[in-house]
Amino acid sequence: MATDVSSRENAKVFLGFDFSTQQAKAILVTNDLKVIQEIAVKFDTELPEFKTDGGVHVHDDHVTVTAPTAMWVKAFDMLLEKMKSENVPFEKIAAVSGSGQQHGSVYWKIGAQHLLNNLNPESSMHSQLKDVFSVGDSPIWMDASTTQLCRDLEEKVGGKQRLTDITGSCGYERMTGNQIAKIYQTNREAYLNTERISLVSSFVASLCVGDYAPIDESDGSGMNLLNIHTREWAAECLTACAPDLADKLGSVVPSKQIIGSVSPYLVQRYGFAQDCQVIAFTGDNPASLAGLTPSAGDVMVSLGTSDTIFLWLSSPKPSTVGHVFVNPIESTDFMALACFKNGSLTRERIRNECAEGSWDKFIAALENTPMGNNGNIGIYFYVTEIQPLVQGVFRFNSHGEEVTSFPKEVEIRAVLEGQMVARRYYSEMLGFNFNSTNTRVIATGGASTNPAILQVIADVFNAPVYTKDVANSAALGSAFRAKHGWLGPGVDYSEVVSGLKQPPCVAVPSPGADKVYGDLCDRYKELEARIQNRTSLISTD
Ligand code: XUL
Repeated sequence: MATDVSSRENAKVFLGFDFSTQQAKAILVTNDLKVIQEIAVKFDTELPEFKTDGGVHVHDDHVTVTAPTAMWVKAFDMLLEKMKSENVPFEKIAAVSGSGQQHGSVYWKIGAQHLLNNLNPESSMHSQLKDVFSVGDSPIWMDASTTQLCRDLEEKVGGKQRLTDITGSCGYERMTGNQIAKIYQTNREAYLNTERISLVSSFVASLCVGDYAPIDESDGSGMNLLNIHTREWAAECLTACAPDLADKLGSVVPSKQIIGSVSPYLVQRYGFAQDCQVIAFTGDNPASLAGLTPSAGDVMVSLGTSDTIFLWLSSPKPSTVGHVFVNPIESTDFMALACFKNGSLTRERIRNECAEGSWDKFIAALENTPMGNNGNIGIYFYVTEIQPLVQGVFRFNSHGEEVTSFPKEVEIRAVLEGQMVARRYYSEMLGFNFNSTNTRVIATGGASTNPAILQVIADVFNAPVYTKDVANSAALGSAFRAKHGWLGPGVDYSEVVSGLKQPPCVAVPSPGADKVYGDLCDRYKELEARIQNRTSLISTD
């Protein structure tokens, strides 16, 4: 009998969705978290009738960016139809979770809930839900049209730092509260006709449960509306954005909470089990964090066109740079996120200029220069950086004097050290402690296979570096979270993912790195402040 029970358990599978900017994706994993199926719907090519470019519409003013809400509903239908034709064993799915591009919002018309509760399994969701949105074009994270509203919100709650202290971020154009304020101010009728506002994540969750799904704490932290400490809506932020917002947003729940079972629609139309559980959906960045299967205190560095750092924090220091969200795995903890625009393209440019386009020559040059680069520091912002908001290239010698050029070998080390010292500086500013003996760095993304870069990271961060190449980390993290939520309270995420292959350790800090980079970090801080404070920037680009 015991074998029967355990084989029944083992037959269970878990489903993770991800609705990102350009596509909708589903990943199915076994009970031991092996990927068995991956299915995607690409918005531009598979739903051409919506005429999106990269999944979005950029409006004539160039700053308003939206996506057609109905496209996402149709993509959900298509994804399920594809899953059916690829023989996904719907009946074995024990739990579902998912993620969505962060900050985007969906506006359900008065009366929509009734329709959502009573979907007819004989026809598509898209045909039944086509008239249920009070705003047909969902504002998304690429929108930059709400600058004045951000400043207004900061002022109304007592300043930039105060908004940051409450919500984990200062006013950002893409954050949902400011987008809602814009709709209230420019499209009052639609706002008044709105029964519920969902995030992209909770919207897709709503399609799964056939009812309004609550917003989870982690994605909710990307709205400039949630108090990340009490994990409740911040009344003063709500009032500052639009009236009656608490009612329209509904409740907010921990990210691992079971929010219900799949809808009768999904049971009848696709054969999901009636007791298939739905775990709160979250944002794509929090879900990606889960997909990297970190432990408390890890720092994740994603090395791509732009570099992003994700930090697992227990005691965050919300700062006007970067963002602090409630942690999607451990809701009493936090995660911080900071993005740096000058990533791989900057490194490649220096490789091309100083190492004839060859990584081998780049690595050889690096080996010829000592840690700390004899006191030379370079700051390379070919495109305007996010923090600090500065453009230009700045080189300083060991006396802190600005110089116009470096020898090639020095330039090569300077670009890597300058970038990684900046990543460390901003991580510390957000509350990360690099002196903890447990700190692990998980490197991911295109450049995480480059040993030279990894060694510099290990030295600058004074921590061992592990690499993890996770394709579709948001959908995968969602499938893992589905299992975590399904196992119920008291089960640690580390237990859920313990059977997965451990990432290899690829670099450890060199002796003496701690002192060299501790000092360099202090100098970087000063030099960055210097270039930021200068009224006329001398760019040696
Ligand atoms: C994060 C952000 C983007 C979107 C992309 O703050 O705006 O990473 O989540 O999907």
